Order: sequence, then structure tokens, then C-alpha cells
Amino acid sequence: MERLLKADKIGRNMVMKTIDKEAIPLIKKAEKENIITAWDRYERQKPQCGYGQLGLCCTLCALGPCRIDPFGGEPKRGVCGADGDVMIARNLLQMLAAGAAAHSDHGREILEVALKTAEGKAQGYEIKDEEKLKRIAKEYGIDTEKEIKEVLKRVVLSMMDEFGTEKGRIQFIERAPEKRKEIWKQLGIIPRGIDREIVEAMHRVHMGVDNDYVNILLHALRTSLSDGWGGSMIATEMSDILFGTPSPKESTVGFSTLKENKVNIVVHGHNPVLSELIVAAAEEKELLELAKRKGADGINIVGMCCTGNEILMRQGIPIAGNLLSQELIITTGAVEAMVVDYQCIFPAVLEVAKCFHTKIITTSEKAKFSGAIHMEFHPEEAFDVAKSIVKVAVDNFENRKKEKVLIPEGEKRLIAGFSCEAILSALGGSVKPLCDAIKEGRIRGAVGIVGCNNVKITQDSGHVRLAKKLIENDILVVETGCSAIACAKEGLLIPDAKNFAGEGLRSVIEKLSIPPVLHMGSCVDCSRILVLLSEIAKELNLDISDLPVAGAAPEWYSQKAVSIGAYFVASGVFTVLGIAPRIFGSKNIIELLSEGLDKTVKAKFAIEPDPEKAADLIIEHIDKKRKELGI
Ligand code: MSK
Repeated sequence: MERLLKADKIGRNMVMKTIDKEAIPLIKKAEKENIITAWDRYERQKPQCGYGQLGLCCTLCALGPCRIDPFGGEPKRGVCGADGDVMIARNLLQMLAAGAAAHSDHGREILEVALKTAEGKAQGYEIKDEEKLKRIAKEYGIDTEKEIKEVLKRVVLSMMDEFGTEKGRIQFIERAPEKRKEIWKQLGIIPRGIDREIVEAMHRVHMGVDNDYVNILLHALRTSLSDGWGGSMIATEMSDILFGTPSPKESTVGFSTLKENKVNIVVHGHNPVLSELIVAAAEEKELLELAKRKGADGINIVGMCCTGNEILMRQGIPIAGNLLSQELIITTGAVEAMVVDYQCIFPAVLEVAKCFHTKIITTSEKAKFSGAIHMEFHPEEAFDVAKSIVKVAVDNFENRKKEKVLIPEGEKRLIAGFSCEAILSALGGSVKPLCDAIKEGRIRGAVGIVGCNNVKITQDSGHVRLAKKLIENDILVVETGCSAIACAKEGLLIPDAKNFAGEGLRSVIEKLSIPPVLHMGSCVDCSRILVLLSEIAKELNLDISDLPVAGAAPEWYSQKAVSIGAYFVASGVFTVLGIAPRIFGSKNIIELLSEGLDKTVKAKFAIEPDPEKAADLIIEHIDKKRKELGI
């Protein structure tokens, strides 16, 4: 009886933790071996601070930490005199600025590699998409008749200028529909420079600077636009130029992408400048021979989180999992090295790795982890460093303990690589067939589901349940980041998933041989969604806010997701969040982020943790937009 109760408890715990079937044996293994994971640490944090959850806690300066009584009692203000509105607005802007900075600094690094590539000083990089480079050069007014590396150099320098303040306006804003640009102009939120908006955000949150919550949050919108239409869009476009614009590729997903007889290397983080070269290095003859001498049948690279999405989209490299998979993959006992750059890497991977032979290798000067092996990546000797990293993993194969290995079975197929260019090409070169299908009602609308996993929601369940209900209701779903990985694990990223789709959507995707859920890339590739929406709006001579579309982040956790959500809404996309942001201590801010924004940017946020109800809200919104358009 006791054993049964225990089994039941484990079963129920599993259901609470994840819907990823391959994760379950690994969670059980972690529990059995007392390996602590994010779910356990979350339990130990409970109850999480009530003031913090409402946003009514301020740790910005040394007068505090301060808190405000949410029931109207004392204290009503912080030591400096800030009320709840100001406290929450400042906290939110600081969070958003960190996210915008992360995306944009990632973009800057790609530009630095591209500049070295143009100057012939980068090792292992080249221009893979000349056509795209020329197209973007024209947008920037750069002469494309010059030698291609000179064109690249000029584009890179123009983009680098946009991080500063000199230009006063970022170029890709011009891609937005006229009506949208007019709204931004009226509100004074056209970004003047990427770094400028982020630095100004940090200035405004300093004690005694911006003390008007509306003004603070308007700047939050401007900062987010500098990310979506600036730093992230630059990261996406320059990655396409250097590594190739994604086109549909078949691959596999899950922990079962690890191979028992091979050296397994997990690349985790965000920037393709690292993962692309690790993939290339793993094909080097000398390293393959070394692997053989060590007793392995080859070298197997798998991705984790967004750097995984980058190499999946461009090269079809298998993707092992998303945010909450990172500790579990080490518990397989079959990972020789986890190579990381930055963002979304739990410091805890070092602790889990101590229980196995796995080496954690950090590569970025700005993201060191105590106890990891640090092998710094610089463009000048990038390929040599990539080879050295792969060699560390190969040498480590002989330390693997066979009796500790557990690789779950069940590898799933997926198709990724739906860049805007790939979608246009599937549609025959223009968005018109998609617009026609929307007008005729075969496709009711489209939704971008993005973002992370969060321990507060059963892993992947928010993404999967929302996507399933939407496609069932003839709504096309596009995804990025961990959301795309979640739905891939559930088999929604293959044409066979048409069986989950409603009749109208099925008729369209069958004709195009595409899945009902399209994988558009990594977190920075949310900018691809903005470009696609702009193209559709321009084709129909509408604003983005007029379209029957929406955004959703059912399991978000990161500061970057705050920025993405804000630039979606600022761009005219109704967006539903599955995790409540820390704003519930202020009625004024709740009102501003919902009805207030609707009156100004013609889009708003909604918060709904239940994915079924979130789908209902989205369907209602899409139907309202269809009605307004008379379709
Ligand atoms: S990796 S930001 S957990 S999507 Fe881009 Fe996933 Fe969110 Fe990181």
C-alpha cells in the first residue's frame, strides 16, 4: 500500500512537472539520486514573496528595500516617496530593459563577427546569403555594385551606428505599415537608437528621475521597439546573411536525440556564432578519428533552447529540449560536454554535472560560471577554439559510466526553418494566397506563440494546449523559442499534424504540404513575425492592429519575454500572457496595460493562465477583427 501511494505521488508529481514523456524517466532518476532540479528549488522557495509578486517591492536603491501595503494601509510609499504605480512601472521598465539589452547585445556580437568577416579577419565565417545582403543594403541605401565584402562592411557599419544616438531613428522601423509608424510618431516612441533607449531606461529608473508611471511605461514601449525592430531584427537578418536564411528542414526532437554510441555535445544558449562552428568542427576528420580511437561511433551535436533553434533552422541539427530540459539532459549520463554561450543557462547545470562526467564549457567573456571550463570564443580564432572544445568532449567519452546512462526512447520528427522567405516561397512568392485564405475564412486568423518554460506551469502544457485549440479552430500558429520546441515534442510540427487542424486550415496546409504550426526560429526571430505581419498588413492596406491575429506567451519567464510582449503590443498585436507580470499591486497600471494601451497603440495585454481560456480570448479577438473587416 505504501509503495502504491509513493508511486501515485510520483505519478502525480510528474503530471504537475511536465507533459514531456521523455522527461519522466529522467525526473524519476533525478529524484532517486537526489539530484536537485528547478522544480525542487521552486518548492523550496515557496511561499514566494507576496509583495514581490504584486510588484510592490523596490530594491532599486539603498534607502530600501521598501514595500507598499497592497490593502491601502501603511506603508503607502517607499522611503523616497514613490507610490505603488511608480514602483511597479520602474520595476517593469528595468526588467524590460534587461531583456532588450540581452537581445540587442546578441545582435551586436553578430555584427562584430560580420565586420571581422568583411575584413577577412574572422576564422570559419563567410557570407552565405548574398542575395539577402544586397536586399538589406538597398534598404539602407548602400550601393550594391561594390565587391560583396565591401557591401557587407558598409551594412554592418550602418547597423552598428543604430546602437548609438547619432542617426536618431532605426532603419527597420521603415518596414512597418504607414499607419503603425504614424501611431508611433504621434506617441513619440520611435526608437532613436538601440543602446540609447536601454541606457535611458536605466537612467529613468534611478531614484528621483522618472516619477510618472505613464511616462515610464511609454518609454518601456519605445525600448521594446528598439529591440523588436532593432537589436533582434538586426540579429536575425545578419545571422541569415552569415549562416544562410532558413528553409524547411526535417529533423528530430527530444532527449532521445542523444546517441548511446557517440560523443554527445549539447550546445545551449542563444548565439549562432558559437553553435554553427561547433557543428562544423564536429565534422573535422581528425576529431572523428579521435572519437573512433576513444571507442565512439561518431560525434553527435544536439541543441538546447535557442542556439539549438538556430542550428536546427539552418542545418537540421536535432534539438534535445527547451528551458526545463537543461538539467535533465545531464542526468542522462550520456553528455560529454554542454557548451554554452549566454542567456537561459541555469547556474545549476554545474551542480548537476558534478554527479556525472559531463563538462560544462563556457565561451563568452560576459557569461562565466564558477567551476566551468572557460574556452573563450573570438572571431579571429573561432574555428580553432571550436575544434578544441569538441576535442575536450571527445576526450571525455572514455569517462562516461555505462551503468549511469539512461537515454529515453521516442524520438519525434519535426520540420523547422519557416523564415519569412520560406513562407513566401511556400505561398508562391507573395502573401496574397495567405490573405485570400484569411478573407475566405479557410484560415480564421494567425497567432504567434512564443517564449519559455516556467516551473509555475506544467512544462510545455501551456504551449501545446493553446496551439492545439487554435489549430482546431482553423487558426494558423507560428512559433519561436521554447514554444516551438514544446510543440515539436508533441508532434505538431509535421504535416501529419493536419489531423489536429480544423477543416479550413487543413485544406490550406495540405495544399502547401506544411504543418499547422510553423517553427519560425529563436527568440530574436520573433522579429520575423513582425516582418510577416507587416507584409500581410501592407498587402491588405491595413495596420497590423486591424488584422485577425494575436500573440501569446503561455509559459514565459525571462526579461526578454517582457520586451517581446511589449513590442508585440506596441506593434498592434493583442497578446495573452500565461504568467502574470508583477503589476497586480496597481489598478492604474493594470488599466493602462489593457484598456489604456488599446486606446493608444490599438492593442493590449490580457493575462490568462488557463490555455483553453486563453484560446477562447484569442478566438474572440480574432472574430471581432474579422467582423470589423467585414470578412
Ligand atoms: S530560450 S528566453 S527560455 S524561449 Fe530563447 Fe527559451 Fe525563453 Fe530562453
